[in-house]
Amino acid sequence: MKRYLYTGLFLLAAAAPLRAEDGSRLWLRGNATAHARVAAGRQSPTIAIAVSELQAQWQGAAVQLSIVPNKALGDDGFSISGSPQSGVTIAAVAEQGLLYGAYHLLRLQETQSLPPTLSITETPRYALRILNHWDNLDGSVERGYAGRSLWKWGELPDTLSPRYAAYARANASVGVNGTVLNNVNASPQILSPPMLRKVKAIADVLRPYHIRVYLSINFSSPMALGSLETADPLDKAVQRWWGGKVAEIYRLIPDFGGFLVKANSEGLPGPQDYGRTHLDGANMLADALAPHSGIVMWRAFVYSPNDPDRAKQAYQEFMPFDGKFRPNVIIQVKNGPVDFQPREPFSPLFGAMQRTPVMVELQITQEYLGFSNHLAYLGTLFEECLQSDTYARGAGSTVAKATDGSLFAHPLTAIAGVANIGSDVGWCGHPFAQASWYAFGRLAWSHSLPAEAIAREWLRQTFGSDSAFVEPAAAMMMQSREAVVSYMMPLGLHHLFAWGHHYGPEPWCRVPNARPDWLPSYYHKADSAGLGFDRSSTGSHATAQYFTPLREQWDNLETCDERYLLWFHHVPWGYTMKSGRTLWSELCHRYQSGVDSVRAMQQAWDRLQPYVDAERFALVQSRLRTQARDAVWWRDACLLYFQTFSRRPIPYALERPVHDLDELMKVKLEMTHHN
Ligand code: BDP
Repeated sequence: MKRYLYTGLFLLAAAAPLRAEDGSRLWLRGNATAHARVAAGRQSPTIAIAVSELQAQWQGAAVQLSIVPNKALGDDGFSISGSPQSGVTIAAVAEQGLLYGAYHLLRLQETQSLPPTLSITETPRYALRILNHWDNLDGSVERGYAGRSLWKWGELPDTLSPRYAAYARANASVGVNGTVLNNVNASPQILSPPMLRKVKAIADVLRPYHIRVYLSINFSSPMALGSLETADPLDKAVQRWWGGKVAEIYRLIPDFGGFLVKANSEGLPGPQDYGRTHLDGANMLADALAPHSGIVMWRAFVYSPNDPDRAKQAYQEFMPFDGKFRPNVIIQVKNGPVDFQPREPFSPLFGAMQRTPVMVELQITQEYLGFSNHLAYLGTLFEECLQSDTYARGAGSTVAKATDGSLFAHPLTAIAGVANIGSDVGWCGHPFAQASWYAFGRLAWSHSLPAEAIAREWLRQTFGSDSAFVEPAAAMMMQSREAVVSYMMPLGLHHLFAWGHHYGPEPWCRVPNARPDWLPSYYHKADSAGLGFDRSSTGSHATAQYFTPLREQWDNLETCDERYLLWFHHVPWGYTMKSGRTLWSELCHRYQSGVDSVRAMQQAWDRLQPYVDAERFALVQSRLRTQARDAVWWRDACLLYFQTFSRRPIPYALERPVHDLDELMKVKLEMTHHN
């Protein structure tokens, strides 16, 4: 990554002597100067945390924490009443509600949005709000760009890094209540007795913050660990092995959450290896977990190399099983049908799978959005997915409602985010990447919060409340993900990434004997006629997996949302777009607008220097320079390459390329790929 490191000279001296900050305090920077009177009717480790947070930070008068039998609040909900002047009461059915209420009250204070009289009731939209760590047992993190794993397996269980509690606190402050500690590409070793003792040690630290631990499992564990000859889910010995293993886990961790499973995907073992199905595999594990109230999160991220359209496959494999899974199984579906691209339409399984609980998997780590080098606030991406209308039960059947138990009455509701957290002192590798973690938690609690409001909340707590800072910084965040879409893959293009590392552009990529669906040409299908993947009724007919009116709208070139145009259609170069430009010309304008947006972000950030401490200012400034160079690289690589098919000039009003295609085709980054 040397190529991207940049030590810049900062010409402007910092106007205000703001204390240098390394980002380690995240959005929890409250100054511990308060001495509030806090009373609680009951004692518990969780209530003790709520009390000490309020004592240290609440600037108002007294706070009373009360457990009340108000069933409407559910396990996690709370109400807040009273006034900062005369005293506040936080009431909840259970201790965790008091904890969430305490953090809510402090957030209102830190964002300067405390009303004179408080009358608040909050309950979360999803029961399980879970981070997925793709952390390996050797300390590396798959698709992690914030240093090594947070979990120090080598020194556990005896040594407990103070970061575990800090991590738990940050998550609890935004309502996250579960964590999958290890990579979905799971090593069987995670279930070995010594590893389970380490997992228990982490679970013990997280418990007072009401964060449950879950594990990713490898489907062949009975063979790797139990020396069975098979992992066939219908084999009695296999079932017994899992039953015993689950019981062993619960003896150590009585509130263990359950398993996350990636099976028969990208070379991992699964029930299909034995002629069985995803249904057989998921239900077998569900039966082992049910006596302990554990759940199975079974991933729908499956595709085979031979399918003519990878985007259709999860739907095809899972729909026949709808309604047949055990009640403690939930199907975990990535937001889009392919793979966490900068923009995808929502997966057609949302809304279609109605008799089985389904959960959204979002990717917080920026595997496909410039790693931790690029500023890309993903609150807008998450919002776009959750608010997409599936039309499953007519207009208004959003992805959020199709998964929160309101449209289809499933008691088991959940949402997951692939974490961007590592051992980096600032946790996420880029100061603004913290905002995507924060936004995930806030949306998991309340999926209709606007991404913009969340950005402002985060900025106020993370940097300061001056509106001369907050407003331009929020504007910058709000356009940031769209900028990435524009300079990488506008108009529904997808998967133009370089082989393996997914950082830079490689639309020309050819790898001998590679799976076709791991190559960009499978997705962009550029030829002399045009560009894009025909998934309409004249092509793979993926549009048929959606409900009316989307299936008709997206099927028709004239009515297809231009954001998804090249996702669903192979479009002639000369086709007239809504702007009146040809497809080729529009493509050129979009790439340029992405570059322009990054330049605008650089300008906006430089203007904000007086409001930001020197350390975080400089870090963001240097990252934006990298991003600006990368945006030009993306634009030139994609346009010059596609130009070899379109044979049209780049519109003369636009900036000229600054790289040569030949030179760009030689760029090879040295980055490791952990598949
Ligand atoms: C892909 C990643 C790969 C993951 C896989 C998954 O490139 O590292 O293992 O998704 O989600 O996006 O299983």
